[in-house]
Formats: sequence, C-alpha cells, structure tokens
Amino acid sequence: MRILLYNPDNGVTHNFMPHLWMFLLQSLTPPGHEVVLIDGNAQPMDEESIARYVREQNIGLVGIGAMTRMIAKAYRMADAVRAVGVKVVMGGPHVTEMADEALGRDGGSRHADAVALGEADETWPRIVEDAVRGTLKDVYAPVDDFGQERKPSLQPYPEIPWDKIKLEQFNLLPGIVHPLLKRVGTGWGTFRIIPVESGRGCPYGCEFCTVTGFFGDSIRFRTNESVVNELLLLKARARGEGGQIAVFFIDDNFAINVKRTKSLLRDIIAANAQVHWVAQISANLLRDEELVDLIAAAGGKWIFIGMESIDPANLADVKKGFNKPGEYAVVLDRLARRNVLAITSFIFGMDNDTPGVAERTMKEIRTWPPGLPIFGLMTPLPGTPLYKKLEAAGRLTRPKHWQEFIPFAMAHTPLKMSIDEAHHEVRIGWASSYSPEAIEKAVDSLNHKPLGYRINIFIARLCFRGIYFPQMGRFAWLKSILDNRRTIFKLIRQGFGGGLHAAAPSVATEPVREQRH
Ligand code: B12
Ligand code: SF4
Repeated sequence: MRILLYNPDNGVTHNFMPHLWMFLLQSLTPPGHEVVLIDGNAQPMDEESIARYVREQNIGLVGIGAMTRMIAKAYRMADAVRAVGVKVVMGGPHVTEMADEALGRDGGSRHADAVALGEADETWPRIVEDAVRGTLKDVYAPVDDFGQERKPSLQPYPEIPWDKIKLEQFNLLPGIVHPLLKRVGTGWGTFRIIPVESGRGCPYGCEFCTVTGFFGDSIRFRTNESVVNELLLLKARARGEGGQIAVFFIDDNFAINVKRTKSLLRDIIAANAQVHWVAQISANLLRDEELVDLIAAAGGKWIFIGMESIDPANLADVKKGFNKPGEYAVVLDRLARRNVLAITSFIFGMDNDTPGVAERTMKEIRTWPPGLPIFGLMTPLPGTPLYKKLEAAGRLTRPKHWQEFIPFAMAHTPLKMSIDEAHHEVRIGWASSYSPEAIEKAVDSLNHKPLGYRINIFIARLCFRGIYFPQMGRFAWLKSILDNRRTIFKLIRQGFGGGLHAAAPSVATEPVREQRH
C-alpha cells in the first residue's frame, strides 16, 4: 500500500523545520509499504490538490497530524481525501484531546476514519495492518493487554535513515542562491534544521501546556549512543551534500535530568558528533555552570527558554513558580558569555497582566544581553488545566477557537485588561524588538563579539520577525532586507575589514571552527 503522511501548513509562516512525527512513523511502518511525506509548510496544497494527488498516486491510506492551530485546515484536507474514497487516520495533540470532534461524535461532521490517541509509536504498525485488511477501528489507544495506558519506551529507538531520506523540500536557502553558493564552495549549498528528540515527557505540569498531559510525567530517554549516532548521520549528510545541518532537540525540557543531559553532551563531544543545535531548557535548570559549559562545547547555539512573564504572581498562577524572574539576567549572561543565544518566550494576557505589561517587560529585556524575544498570548489549548479552569469560570469567549483560527487572538478575557489591550501589548512587544532600529541596536551592542555571532543574531532576528509580521514571499523578504540595509552594510564592511573567513555565520559543523566563536 502507498501511504501519504501529511502535515498541513499553518497559513501564516513557513515552518522552518519538518515535523518529526512523519519521519518517525515512516520508520515505524511495517515493511512492504511505501510512505510518502508532504509537509504543507514546504509544499503548499489545497483540498483539490490533495484529492488529485491521492487519486493519481494511488494512495491507499492518508495519515494527517496537526496541532490545534492547524486543525481546521487538517479537517478540510481530510474531508477532501475521504470524498475520493480514501481512508484517513488522524493523530497528534489536538485529536488526542478532541477525538469525538474528529470522528463526528460531537454533533459535527466526521473528518477521520480513525484517530490515534497519544503517542502512536506502537499503534501505528497496527493501524497500517488494519487498514490493509479493511478493518480500521475508530480509535487506537496506546494501552497494554490489560487496557492500561502504556507510554512507548524510547529504547530501542527507530533508526531514521537521514542519510537517504529526501529532504529537498526542507532546504531553507532560497533556490536562487543554490548554484552560487555551491560554486563558492563555502559548504552552504543547503541549510536544513532537523528535529531530533533525545527524550519525552515533562513533569512540571504548567497550567497552559499540553505536554505533561500528553507525554505524561514519566520521562523517557533514548540511549546516548542512539542520539549520537543520529547526529553523526546528519553530520555526514551535511558534509556529503556540501551543506549545513542544524538540529532542533525538540525535547520539551532538554535538561530535565541534568545528570543525564551532561552525560549525553559529553558523549556528543567525545564522538566528535557536534552539529549546531537549539534546545528548550527551563531557566531553573540553567543555574548549573558546568551544564552551560557542556552545552557550548557540544554545539549548542540557541536555547529556548519559556520565561512567560517577569511577574512572579503570574508565574505562580499558571503553576510555573519555579521560574524566578530575579535570576533571568544571570542565566542569560551565563549563556551569552559562551556565545549561546537565548530565545526568550513571553506570554501576555495572563491574569495579573495590566496595560503596559509589554513596555515593562521590554524595559527588563533591554538590561539583558541581546537575544531573540518572542511574544504570544495566553491560549487555552484543549485538554489543559487552563482550558478547564476558564471553561468552568465561563470565561471562554471562543470556546472552539480552533474552528476559526486567528493568529495572535485571545479566546478568553484576561482578568485585569481587555482582549484588545492584550492584543496591543503583543504588537508592542514584537514591534519594539524587531523594528530595523531595534535589530540594528542589538547587533551594534554585540560589537565585542565575533562577527559570526553578530550575523547569527541578525539573520535569526529577520527570520523571527516573520512569526508575527507577515513575511511570506519574496517581496516581503526583499522589503525586510531593504529596511535593514544599514545593519547589513555594517556587517559587510566589518566582514571585509576582518577578512572573509570571519564573516562566516556560526553554523559550522567542524568542532575546530566552533572553538573559534
Ligand atoms: C517542535 C515543536 C514546534 C516547532 C514546529 C513543529 C515542527 N516542525 O516540528 C515550532 C517551534 C515551530 C513550534 C511552534 C508552535 N508550537 Co509547538 N511544539 C513542538 C514540540 C516541542 C515538539 C513536536 C514534536 O516533534 N514532538 C515529538 C513527536 C514524536 O511527537 P508528536 O508530534 O506529538 O507525534 C506523536 C503523536 O502525537 C502521534 N502523531 C502525531 N501526528 C500524527 C499523525 C498520525 C496520522 C498518527 C497516526 C499519529 C500522529 O505520533 C507521534 C509519535 O508518537 C511540541 C511538544 C512535544 N513534545 O511534542 C510542541 C507543541 C506541538 N507545540 C505547541 C504549540 C502550542 C505551538 C505554537 C502554537 C506555540 C505558539 N504559541 O506560537 C507554535 C505554532 C506552530 C505553527 N506551526 O503554527 C503545542 C501544541 C498543543 C496543541 N494542542 O496544539 C505543543 C504540544 C507544546 C505545548 N507546550 O503544548 N512547535
Ligand atoms: S516546563 Fe515547559 S514543557 Fe514542561 S510543563 Fe512547563 S511549559 Fe510544558
């Protein structure tokens, strides 16, 4: 059977990275089937084109995965596939919480023939076999023989054949510059960000987050060896195609067990398996100097930190009191000293937020080493304690906000400000961090740092800008480049001043080069 795994686009930004679930399920598919992957963010498709594709390519089963944010599109695509008589299985965090919605048991129309609840590593082979036999069930739950929930162990972990998988759709460098870069021989013919997981689960249970409910509070890790081998495979691929590969460790809290993270990082260094990577780590775990040393030595370049708020009352309210705003500056300094950039994520519209929260937060941010701040709104995702709390209090203004997804729009009223005021605060956060002046200031303030580091933050800021300000298409990009020309000229001037090699952005794959930054 030919199986199509499809991830819908989010309609707002191009995702910079493919989704791991597709590669994982592809690797876990029983032999004898061909699995095709389409990520709508890289290869946009509408209802008509997916229906045509499925018919022309003789697809026998379509698997669709989506976050809440993309679910409306996922349902429309599923409907189009089912309309041509092909079965659809859906999985992922949204349908796990809202299986009745996907199966049309809540009074709405049916979108999926089957739903895979939770982690599907062990149920997927069964789903495929049932689909072949024509005995697809409505619901597949990850349970043992006694009906008890069973979380898949990550030991052993499937080998994803990164050396052979077609990744053309995920090259982040615009096609127009490929031939040029290849000719220059800079090792920049391609640039991809690849998702790798080293473990699953986070026990912290923050109120707005789906992770503890979905993956459970039992943390599971792959063996160091299996992670290291995957990195080596990716590194070899990058070298083989004369390109660059960076890795996104998608673990929700990469250092949740500090001892184990240190041992993994030491093994990465020992095996010379460093590639440049990004990982999510909560601020409290970055108190450990040795951990931060190892992060830098093992290729860590960007650390995503869910800071959420600078107000301890807000943090306590969402059960994230382990974040201590008083230590944010120290943590960020510690990373900056090792040339590791922090992606600091904030949520506005929390219950203790009042108008002016963006400016208060920005004032704090300006005292930190420049990084990549991002701003979102408190969003009640289905199945979270936050959703239940707001629902019980009758505070949801759009209880099924995913049916008509609007980017950066609240679905409930915060306690101390209006919805419009919260939207305004987010706009201020983005505008004051990503205006050409703000970008120039950030890059200028890093004049004492290696040029590669400054280019890194400049390019990252341009890309991150697109999370909020529409930046799809060539013209939007050209405009953005034009608006930031002053900073670009400055960097070019410094590049020529310091010799061309100093100008190489810091996504090198050789550890020798890494030492330099
Ligand atoms: C990496 C990541 C991203 C990446 C993008 C996704 C990518 N390219 O990988 C980035 C950083 C861009 C991102 C952004 C956002 N993310 Co995100 N992200 C993640 C993260 C950390 C890892 C995803 C992952 O690969 N997991 C590992 C794989 C193995 O798990 P999985 O995807 O769930 O797949 C398993 C099962 O769900 C199932 N499955 C999944 N799909 C399918 C399909 C079929 C057919 C079947 C059978 C099974 C199946 O099988 C898989 C194996 O067990 C998750 C948290 C997490 N740990 O999952 C959050 C998470 C998915 N993100 C989340 C959110 C909210 C967001 C944002 C909306 C945040 C924001 N406020 O802006 C944005 C929106 C992104 C967008 N595109 O519009 C939520 C989603 C909750 C929800 N109900 O939708 C999560 C769960 C985190 C959280 N804190 O709650 N994200
Ligand atoms: S620490 Fe992060 S992953 Fe863990 S529950 Fe809180 S928000 Fe979710």
